[in-house]
Amino acid sequence: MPPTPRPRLRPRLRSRLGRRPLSAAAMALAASAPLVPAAPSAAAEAPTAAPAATAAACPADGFCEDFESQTGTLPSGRWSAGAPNCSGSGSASVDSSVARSGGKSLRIDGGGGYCNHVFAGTTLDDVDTSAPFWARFHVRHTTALPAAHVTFAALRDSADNGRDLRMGGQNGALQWNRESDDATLPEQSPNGVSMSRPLPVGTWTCVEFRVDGSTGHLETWVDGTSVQGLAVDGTPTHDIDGQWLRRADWRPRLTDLRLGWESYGGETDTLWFDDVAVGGSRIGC
Ligand SMILES: [Ca+2]
Repeated sequence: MPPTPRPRLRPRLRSRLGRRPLSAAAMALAASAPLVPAAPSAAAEAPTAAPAATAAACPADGFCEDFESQTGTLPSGRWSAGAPNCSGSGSASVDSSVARSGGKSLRIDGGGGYCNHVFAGTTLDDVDTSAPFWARFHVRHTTALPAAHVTFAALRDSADNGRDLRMGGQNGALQWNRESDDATLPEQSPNGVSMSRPLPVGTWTCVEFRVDGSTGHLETWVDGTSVQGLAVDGTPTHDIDGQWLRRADWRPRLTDLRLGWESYGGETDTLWFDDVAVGGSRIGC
């Protein structure tokens, strides 16, 4: 596919500068970054409509990760790969052929079945998760979200016996799931599912979420737009957070962020993550 026209880069950088200063290094990285990496296969073909990639915004009260400083194929530094329960053919690696920014991203080859789960995770030790915090990542994948339940991001909740808050999909749309009681957000009624949205394949998608551990509220944005079905606002709404709020005392204290794949049916997917950022205020895409 033809590369995204370069002239889009500078107007976007200017508009970003208007909201938030970029360091000279970030500007230089953004200006020099290839907009679309070489596609190693049809399954990983480069996007045609992706925005010009800029260096990851890096919150002063959190962290950011563009995977550019990773030197090997195994995630290192603040990231480690693992499968805490059991493992199979699923793998997490640093991919030097597909990237949203720069030349590298985190690649997850997710196999079918629970024991193919795999994650690359980092602690959130440098983020105050007792206060509201925001996370942002860009993700692309090859296979539409299935009908069966899958997870591609998980956060350990130390206030919920160490069980996970999970982000993934079910019934073809994005979904949050609470491991401890299997509550879903939205509820998996047709009307509930319709208030979420699919995760597009073959293109980078910006996913943001905000968790407020003091209230148990949760909000989610996809490509900058808040998703009605992926929000907990404290007032039970049928088809959305009614089931979630049956546990009215859920006050998560999240201690890590893991990106990967957990398939409770037999579904497989290949996913890439890039430009991860977590901090105490909204980071944006
Ligand atoms: Ca990158």
